[in-house]
Amino acid sequence: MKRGVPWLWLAILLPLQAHATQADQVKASHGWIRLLPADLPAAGYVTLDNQGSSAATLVSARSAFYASVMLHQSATDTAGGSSMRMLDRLTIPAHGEVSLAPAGFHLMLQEATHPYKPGQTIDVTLDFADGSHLRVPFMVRPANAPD
Ligand SMILES: [Cu+2]
Repeated sequence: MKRGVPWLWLAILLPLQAHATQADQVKASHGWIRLLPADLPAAGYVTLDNQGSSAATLVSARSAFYASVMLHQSATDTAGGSSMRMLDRLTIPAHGEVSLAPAGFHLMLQEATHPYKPGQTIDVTLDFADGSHLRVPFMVRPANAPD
């Protein structure tokens, strides 16, 4: 009977490896939110490191603290003005890293549903194209926090 044991382990472990999700591949770090006064939208930043051998595509984000969380990209136009546009997806290449950072990609968090303050940490859930999701803690910082 002992000979059967390694085969049993293979049967359990192989399917798990074959079905690693995009969320499993991505490590999120340095999540933080710049909280603006009144009802202004807050911006969320995080570094996403894809340790897998296939691309991971972020398709949406959500939080219990906001009714609306969108994926945005800031850009500077030729006249020197800045604008934002909404993205419907953000791809993190295999073995690559994408940073959501001031003046670039960010999460735009609107319509706060619960009061909270700088110094707290709130969770944001990132949804990937394969249906997997990753819950990431974001440290809340005040409006004047350095980039
Ligand atoms: Cu924005």
